[in-house]
Amino acid sequence: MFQELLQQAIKGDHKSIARCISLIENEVPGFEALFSTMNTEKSAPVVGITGPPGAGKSTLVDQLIGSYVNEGKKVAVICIDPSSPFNFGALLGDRIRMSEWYNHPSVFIRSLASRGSLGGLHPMVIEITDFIRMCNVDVVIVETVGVGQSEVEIAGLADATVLVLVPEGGDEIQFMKAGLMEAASVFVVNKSDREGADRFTILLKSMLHSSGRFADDGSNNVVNTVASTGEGIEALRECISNVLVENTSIEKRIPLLARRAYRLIEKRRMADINIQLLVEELTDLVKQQKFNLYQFINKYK
Ligand SMILES: Nc1nc2c(ncn2[C@@H]2O[C@H](COP(=O)(O)OP(=O)(O)O)[C@@H](O)[C@H]2O)c(=O)[nH]1
Ligand SMILES: [Mg+2]
Repeated sequence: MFQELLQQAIKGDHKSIARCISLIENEVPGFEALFSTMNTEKSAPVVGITGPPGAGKSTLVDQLIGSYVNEGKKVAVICIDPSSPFNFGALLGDRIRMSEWYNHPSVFIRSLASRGSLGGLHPMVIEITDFIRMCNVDVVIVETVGVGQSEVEIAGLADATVLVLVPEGGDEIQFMKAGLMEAASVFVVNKSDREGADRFTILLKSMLHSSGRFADDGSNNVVNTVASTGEGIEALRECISNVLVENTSIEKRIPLLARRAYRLIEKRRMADINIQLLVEELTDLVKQQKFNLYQFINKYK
């Protein structure tokens, strides 16, 4: 039964794709095994879009979808919202931002809540992304709110990671974590219609230059956009394409694959361990006089 559904999804049938994602999301027994039979090498590139809330990520994604669709390309979008009080609002906002595309035959959009790891990505996001990229699409876009480690996580997931910044973040940028700098390969200064955009762009370029992150000075990897009007979208497309081409080299791909493999192995190894279970086990043990935490964890070797 899965096999037939899978075949329809791989041909690009949106309903079947949605059903398959639900099966993966809910970790339905038997479905995971199908991954081993799939050709994960023959698949569409994944573009990650990350950055602080309100930076204009969804507005940019909306424009990017338009740009791809105009070229006759098929696009899949995954929006990941952090489990937070803002979750619902963010979801609604994204729906409004991308409303034009929800029923378009060339566009598949799916929102995922980020349950599980605090502020991190959805626990099945690697599998879901790997799945969608095989479903007869030309590109997969993953939008995540950059909170804590999720930018770094997305770097292992995407073939090109775009960090969206806004001029207002002038002070923040000076404290930009090294991990974040490493994680992204395209830096967008969105809301370039706002005051301070030029100064911010100069600051960003000089930071990238002195970080030594790129073989050149990195200025080719900085793009100014006004997502709300579409300004700079073609430049962004070009920058993303260049990075995607660079990242198809073996040297660039292996570290990305290693990160994905690491996350998948980690999840598999930790599958039977969770805090609630540990609390239950500890409840009885701690009452004993001679409780030793290190003895306790020995059984998890
Ligand atoms: N002035 C200006 N506003 C923008 C621009 N891009 C997005 N916005 C607005 O910024 C707000 C947040 O955008 P949204 O795409 O939802 O941000 P996200 O949280 O990063 O996905 C919305 O009200 C957008 O209309 C821009 O380039 N210039
Ligand atoms: Mg958004």
